[in-house]
Amino acid sequence: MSGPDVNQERESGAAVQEARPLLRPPPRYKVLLLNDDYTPMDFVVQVLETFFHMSREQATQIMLHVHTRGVGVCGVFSRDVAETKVAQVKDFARRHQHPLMCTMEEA
Ligand code: TYC
Repeated sequence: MSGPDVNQERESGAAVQEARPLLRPPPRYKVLLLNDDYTPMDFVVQVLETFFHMSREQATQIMLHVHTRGVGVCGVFSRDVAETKVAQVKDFARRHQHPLMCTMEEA
């Protein structure tokens, strides 16, 4: 029981620990792939396999979803991991001279 102890502490002038404010869980971020007219489909599949550890089948499904719908989710990560994935994908695409775009948004 904490009641009597707390009262004793208050009366005796001893320090009383304030309740901690409730902590929110850290925000999560979706990493998004955007469609364009120029990046080859097999390059997008390679990106999804390499940076998001997808199987060939899963990567092909996501690539086709992005191709037909315009945007698709590659995964949901902490802010640091999402930022790293976006930078890796953009850098890889630029090095291969493809306009592939990758962004992130809070989940
Ligand atoms: N639309 C591209 C093509 O027809 C393929 C593509 C798919 C590009 C997904 C980007 O995120 C993308 N070659």
